[in-house]
Amino acid sequence: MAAPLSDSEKRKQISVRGIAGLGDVAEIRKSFNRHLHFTLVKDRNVATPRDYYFALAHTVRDHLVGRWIRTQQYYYEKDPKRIYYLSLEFYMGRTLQNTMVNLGLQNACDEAIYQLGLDLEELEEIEEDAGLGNGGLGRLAACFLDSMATLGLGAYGYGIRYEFGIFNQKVVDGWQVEEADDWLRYGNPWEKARPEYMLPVHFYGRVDHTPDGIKWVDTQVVLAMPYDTPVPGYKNNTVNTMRLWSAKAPNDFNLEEFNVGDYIQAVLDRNLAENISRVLYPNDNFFEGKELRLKQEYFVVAATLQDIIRRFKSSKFGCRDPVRTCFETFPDKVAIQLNDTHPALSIPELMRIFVDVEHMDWDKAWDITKRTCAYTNHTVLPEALERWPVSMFEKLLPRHLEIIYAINQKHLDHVAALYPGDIDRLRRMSVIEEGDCKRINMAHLCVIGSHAINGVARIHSEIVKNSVFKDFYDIEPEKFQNKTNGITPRRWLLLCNPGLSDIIAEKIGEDFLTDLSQLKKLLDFVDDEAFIRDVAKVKQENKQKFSAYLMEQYKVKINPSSMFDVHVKRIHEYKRQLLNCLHIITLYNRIRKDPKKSYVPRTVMIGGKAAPGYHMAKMIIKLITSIGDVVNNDPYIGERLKVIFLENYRVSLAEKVIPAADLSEQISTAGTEASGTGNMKFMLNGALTIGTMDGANVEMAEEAGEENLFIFGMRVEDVEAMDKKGYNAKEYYDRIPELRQAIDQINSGFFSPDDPGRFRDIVNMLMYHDRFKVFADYEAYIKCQGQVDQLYMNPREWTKKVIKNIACSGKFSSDRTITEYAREIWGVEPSAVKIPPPNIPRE
Ligand code: D6G
Repeated sequence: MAAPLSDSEKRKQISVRGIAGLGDVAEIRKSFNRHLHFTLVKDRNVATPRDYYFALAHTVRDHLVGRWIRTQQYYYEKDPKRIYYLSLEFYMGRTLQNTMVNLGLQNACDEAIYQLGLDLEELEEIEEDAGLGNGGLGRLAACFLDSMATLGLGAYGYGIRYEFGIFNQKVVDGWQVEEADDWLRYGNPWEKARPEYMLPVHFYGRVDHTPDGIKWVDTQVVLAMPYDTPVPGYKNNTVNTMRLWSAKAPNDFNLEEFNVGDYIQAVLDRNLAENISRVLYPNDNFFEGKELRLKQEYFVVAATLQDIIRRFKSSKFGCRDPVRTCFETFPDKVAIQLNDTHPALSIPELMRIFVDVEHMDWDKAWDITKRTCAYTNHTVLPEALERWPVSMFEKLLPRHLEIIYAINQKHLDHVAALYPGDIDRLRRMSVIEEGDCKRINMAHLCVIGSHAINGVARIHSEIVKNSVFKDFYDIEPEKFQNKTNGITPRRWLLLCNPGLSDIIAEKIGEDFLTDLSQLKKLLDFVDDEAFIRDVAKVKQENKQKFSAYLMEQYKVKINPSSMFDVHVKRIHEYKRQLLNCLHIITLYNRIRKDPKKSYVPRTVMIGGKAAPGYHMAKMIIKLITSIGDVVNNDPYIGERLKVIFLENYRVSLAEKVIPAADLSEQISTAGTEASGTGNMKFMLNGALTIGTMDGANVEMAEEAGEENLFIFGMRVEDVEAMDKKGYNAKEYYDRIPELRQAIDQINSGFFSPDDPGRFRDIVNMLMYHDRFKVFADYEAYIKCQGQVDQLYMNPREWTKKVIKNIACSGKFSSDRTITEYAREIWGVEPSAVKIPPPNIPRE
């Protein structure tokens, strides 16, 4: 019998990974050795595995630069409308494998590295994740960059080059401990610093209203230094740019007249300015009104808009007037997409540039600003909405405060004319919230300063129109849109699940990688026994591989033939990891009560980071690990139930665990999860979903048929009805014995014998002030999990549902999402044009 194919052999089978021609392989080997020598300054006697990773990264990078320069040159020649995606987060993960995949270099590199006596996968594991994001919002930005390049759009990502990304999570005694993410320690081969394009950003100061215009003076200046990262499209020779700004103190920082003499202190104080780009705020769906964060938001906006206007002014077809720039064409040449309200200052900053610097009249400036900007809303949770104290603006951005007041005045005048005497409406719709602490509502600013506002899944966009921004929708309904999120099939299928990609390609060819709707063709194979077997086999191999990884990395042993029940996402009350905990405890109690019965063996894996300041989220992690300690060490339970907390969940861990999952947990309270994108990744990788009718789950159920998901619990209407009536957790506790038993165990120290009162806060919350109504969905969830078990006992039927899900997941490609943004918001058309390959200069 032939030996089973190794992963790298499997990767070679599919031609989408590139043909490993002899010449290419030799060229890569040569380049690798050259970089080891000249770039790393090592030979093979002293080189470390990390040196080999860097030698390969530089080798692969060389294949990008010609295409990159060529693409940017092409944009100058053709002058297409430029798309600017502004985001405080870009959660990119690793770059090496993605670059090889998109350039079709994977097979050639694999072969070359093998010939050099090294292992490609091992080298890939050395790369740090670029963790410049918290979760969904930041990863969406990364998927969008991939799709924009693949669709040939003249697009740019603009953000901050945080020196420290999302913290590394350690679990110590079952508690989360944060460690700084020093991701740049060994250097970043994917970025190119561009000190020559450094730009000034002003803070503080005061506003002078002079006869020849308004001047913002006596400011403190921080420099923004760009670092460019190439963003390759999938095999189309397009390479776009992600430009991230890093804060640099000017050389005269703190050395003005009054400070002369304290030179040393002035140099030390440079840190104060450079702290702006030091660290990512680790909050997901939560607004923390810190001044440093406001500085970050203005920093990225001010630098980016200068860059955008510089590029517009140099554009070929932008303006014919030699003296004045004609900004009339600005909205035809520039689209600015605001990823949530974080870059909302773009609106007053554009106004400041147009009115104060370019001397445009207000109404014209406002018209151009509005037609340029569009705003994506990512959440309706009130605690996540940005509301900055006016006092902070007064100090940090005094001119912007004036501009916001002026914008608001005109807006309220307009509303007052439409609704005479409706004072309450004016209060509700104002950008300025009155009260003890006057605040600026950034979402309101975005809605009035944009020509398009979109939610990120259909249900969410409806909620946006009908509740959060209802008053605004009443006035300008045509501005409101939906753009259901998506994920890039390159990273989230081809890269992370080579086995599945291969068997799909065998059946339907390779075009699904750029047109995911073609997965529909797999419906023809739902009853194909060989295909069912292949899909099940790939899943089993992925599970084996992930089990081996857990063993090697964490010395955790799991049973690869148990059901992998996976719940990975940020830890948040609204995502209801606690509901999952209650299911685990219920299963545990059932097995203990009736150990003779047969049970479907399950490995429940929960992973995710808690914001460091979020007490309840940290307690939830401790509860999960404590339940694990009891369950995993109970001899009565044995192999039937295991609970694993996946430490340090991040992009690169998602790429490993998602292809291995059988069951995907998407169980937020209906109406709270705007879209979700993890849900889509699991569906595409052949896991079945247990979920509520929330976010994009609704559309997943619509695409695949509700009978092919495990949908349970309250719908949005039910939640609303319950809010009217009043939610009483105690009712469920009193009525449902298994729920009561679970809560009593948590409350009495069954899972925390060393500190019986440890989980009092959790129990108290669940019983008396649970905004997310965990108990109300408990019964439906437990029952639904029973149906999951039933189906899992029939592997053939299970796999048929898996195939139906994969076949119906095409809608959730970010290529589809971006095509919609392009046509319906930005007014551009995706292009299939393959830019001619570059002439690479040779010695
Ligand atoms: C990227 C690629 C490089 C180009 C540079 C500036 O670093 O080839 O010269 O961007 O492009 P613009 O900012 O002038 O468009």
